[in-house]
Amino acid sequence: MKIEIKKDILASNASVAAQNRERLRRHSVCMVNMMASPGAGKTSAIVKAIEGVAGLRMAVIEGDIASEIDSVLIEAMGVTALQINTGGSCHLTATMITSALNYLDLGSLDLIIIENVGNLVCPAEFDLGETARVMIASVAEGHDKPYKYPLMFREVDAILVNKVDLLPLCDFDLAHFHQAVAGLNPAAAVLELSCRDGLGADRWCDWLRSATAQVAG
Ligand SMILES: Nc1nc2c(ncn2[C@@H]2O[C@H](COP(=O)(O)OP(=O)(O)O)[C@@H](O)[C@H]2O)c(=O)[nH]1
Ligand SMILES: [Mg+2]
Repeated sequence: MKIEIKKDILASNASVAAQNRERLRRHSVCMVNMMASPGAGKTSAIVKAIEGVAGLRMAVIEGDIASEIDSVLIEAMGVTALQINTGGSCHLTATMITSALNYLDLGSLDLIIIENVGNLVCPAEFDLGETARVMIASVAEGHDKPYKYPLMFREVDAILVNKVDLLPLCDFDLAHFHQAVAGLNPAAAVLELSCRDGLGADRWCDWLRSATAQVAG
């Protein structure tokens, strides 16, 4: 007899995710799940968001296999940051997010940004109850990634193409990348960004403001 373990895990995760989503809806809080490979610029993009969306009451949930490096950095900016160490697991689950939400006063927040564990595979399969999903693809990773990780590129509402300051140093064909993304997910917003020099940070912050405003109604 074949046991459907993966199906069961995903079904039970989806049910907890639905509870998280309902809880956030009751408090009109937008929650954005940020996914990317390690080093693509998730923390850097969150830093740009904190600098650029003054006025929104924000908290951050940091997912990492180990360490508190990212949450310490965010806390130093004066923003509440909850660190989840998965201890080896390559993605966050809806239950982990429920635990984090228990530590937050949702009535005093407009926006929660989740930094998922650095991985282009598993996070795309685990609904956390988020309002919106964002992935970051950095130009240093190569323009072929949409073909290699199609689920991640299909499942998101926005794609940040980060580290465009490195374009002169990388064999990254932007037109090729845009074409691949358009074939997989024509509805996604694709925003070019350099967290290093700030190029595109205003559009990223506008996107976050608009996602938050939609939830606030
Ligand atoms: N050149 C360049 N480096 C960047 C940019 N964004 C992030 N980095 C660097 O890339 C490395 C990983 O960034 P980080 O935000 O920690 O990535 P994360 O692992 O996805 O959270 C750090 O050394 C950052 O300074 C960028 O736009 N341009
Ligand atoms: Mg990080």
